[in-house]
Amino acid sequence: MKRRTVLVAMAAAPLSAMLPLPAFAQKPIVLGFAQVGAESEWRTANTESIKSSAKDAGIDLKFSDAQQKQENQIKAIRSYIAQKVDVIAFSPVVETGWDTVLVEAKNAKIPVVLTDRAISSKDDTLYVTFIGSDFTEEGRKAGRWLVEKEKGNPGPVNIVELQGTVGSAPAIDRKKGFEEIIKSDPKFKIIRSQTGDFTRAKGKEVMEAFLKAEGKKINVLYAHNDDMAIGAIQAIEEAGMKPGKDIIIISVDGVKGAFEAMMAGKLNVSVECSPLLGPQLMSVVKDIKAGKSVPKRIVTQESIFPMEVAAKEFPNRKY
Ligand code: GZL
Repeated sequence: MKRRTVLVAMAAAPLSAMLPLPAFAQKPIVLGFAQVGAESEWRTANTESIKSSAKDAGIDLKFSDAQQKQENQIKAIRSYIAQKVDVIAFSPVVETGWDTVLVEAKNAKIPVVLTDRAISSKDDTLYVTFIGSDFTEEGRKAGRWLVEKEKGNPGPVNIVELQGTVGSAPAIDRKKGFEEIIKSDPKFKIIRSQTGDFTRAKGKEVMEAFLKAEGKKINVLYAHNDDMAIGAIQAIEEAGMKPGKDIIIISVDGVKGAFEAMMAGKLNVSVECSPLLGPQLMSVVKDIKAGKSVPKRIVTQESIFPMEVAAKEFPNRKY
């Protein structure tokens, strides 16, 4: 009788109660991602990379678009905390103002991963890791290209600058890196600098104002992203000047639109800033859930594409 009872007991208990669940049967990891917005080609490619990588990794992705407003990103992070997601990731639209909501995530024992942009906080326990580019080095690459380009020119070399979103890590660091390099020669002068908020429309509008104020004095445009450079190219053409010739144009990202402008001779160089952060993010999320340690900083490796190589490189571009 005893043996039968045990057997019955065995038969009654679900199999899963007796064996570790196979991977396909385990509950999927839930990742809450608070995206900046959809302001540029770069951002669109970044969103696509995150969504497709989550699907490939079998991760349940909750996604929000903050339309470039910090208060919307904070709201989204709070909703992920309330939903008790496993991990929160986001690309902070600006560097400051995150401590309060990240303390709430910490108190809820939800790990946070920064992607693309960094935050400025005294407490680096508020996030597990930051996956993204070295924006200061991107600015240095832009500066080095210009110094080389203008080697024989006694100057002055008058530069106008379209900055990214005010207070954002890429805008702050790309400016810093560029100025660090060009300050080596006083012939380089930034005569106008204003934000175009990383969008084509604003880039065109601000370049129109630069052209009205400075006109043919402008020798170089340094744009913190390709979208603003493409908007500025329209403004330069409408002013009857030749972009890429009358005004040398340097930008950052390396999106398809930049390659098309370079192949048309209207953009001189684009410094690569890869938006394809999805695969690295999903691998880090899985490591965090598996209790593995991850490095505090994961830097994406990037290149620089002058117009002379654009046609050859274009077929290889993934964004
Ligand atoms: C850079 C990213 C910037 C891009 C812009 O990593 O944050 O934001 O350079 C985008 O195109 O809008």
